[in-house]
Amino acid sequence: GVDVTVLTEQKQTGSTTPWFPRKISDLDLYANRCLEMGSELSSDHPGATDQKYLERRREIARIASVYKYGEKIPRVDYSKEEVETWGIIYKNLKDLLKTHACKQHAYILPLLEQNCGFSETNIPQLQDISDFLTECTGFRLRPVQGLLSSRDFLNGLAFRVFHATQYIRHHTVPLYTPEPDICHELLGHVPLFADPDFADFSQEIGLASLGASDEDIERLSTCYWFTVEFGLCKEGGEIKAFGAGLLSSFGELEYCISDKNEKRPFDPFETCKQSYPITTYQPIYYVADSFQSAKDKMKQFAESLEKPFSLRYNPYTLSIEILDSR
Ligand code: HBI
Ligand code: FE
Repeated sequence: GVDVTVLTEQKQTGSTTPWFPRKISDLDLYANRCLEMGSELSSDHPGATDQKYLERRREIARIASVYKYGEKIPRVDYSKEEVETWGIIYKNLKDLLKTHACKQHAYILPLLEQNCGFSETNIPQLQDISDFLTECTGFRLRPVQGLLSSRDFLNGLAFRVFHATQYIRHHTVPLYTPEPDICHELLGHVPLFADPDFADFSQEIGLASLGASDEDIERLSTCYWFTVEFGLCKEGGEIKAFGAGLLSSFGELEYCISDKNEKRPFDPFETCKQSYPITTYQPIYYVADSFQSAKDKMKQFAESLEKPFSLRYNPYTLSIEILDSR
């Protein structure tokens, strides 16, 4: 017979705990669990009846569907039309970002221009950005076909992995998209994942989501919404935007800083209960004192969630260690 050597014997978490990835390559297991496939668009999507666009979406979705951890993310040769769409958004946002985005975004965007090919005339490649983020904070990008479940999406953050779409919105409505696209990911999310405190904050939400109950996933998603997507922060006497939904939206970026909405201090215990609209500008925003303080608060919140075990991330093996399972 053959002797099998067990390298690491992972602790069990109890049979009622939802499945979660234990090591970074486990993220390969849900590459095809998208809610809406990148290739099937709802009838009110601007590209729903454009056969050429649908074929392009299928082509780009294929990259994510076969991608495995450790591989290079294939480059996409974006068409002239696609680059033009990107260019319109880039040009439109750039000046407003200078005055409305948090200082971390303002600091990092020029670095992305110097290191990753960000410019009005070029759509940057996910692999180049992923390499840059890994050097800055250990964050990585993974291509994704479309929307994942909240659980799967947040679980990725526990491993410092951000699932990024690679397709671009339909060219007929360049300043609108009903779903994440490469403009939202690259202009909204990517710059902040290069900031160490923001990276830590994001990973805290991810770690809290591992094996969490459905109710707690809902609470964590709401915290994610009011921070990573629509968060504001204090900067001296001013309020600036750090949420990706704001940083990638010309209209809402202007609006969120104005006094036409309500602003409350970020406190995950309260914020997690707030309902929100997904198709209009937000009536309420939450303001963080700093990423550091948001991280500390998130950590406290995570500790308050009921789980029959505790865990920690091992940054050497890129895996989760289960500590005291009961
Ligand atoms: N999936 N690909 C992708 N991108 C997102 O931004 C995203 C997601 N799934 C769920 C989600 N965001 C949010 O609704 C939060 O609940 C995490
Ligand atoms: Fe987003």
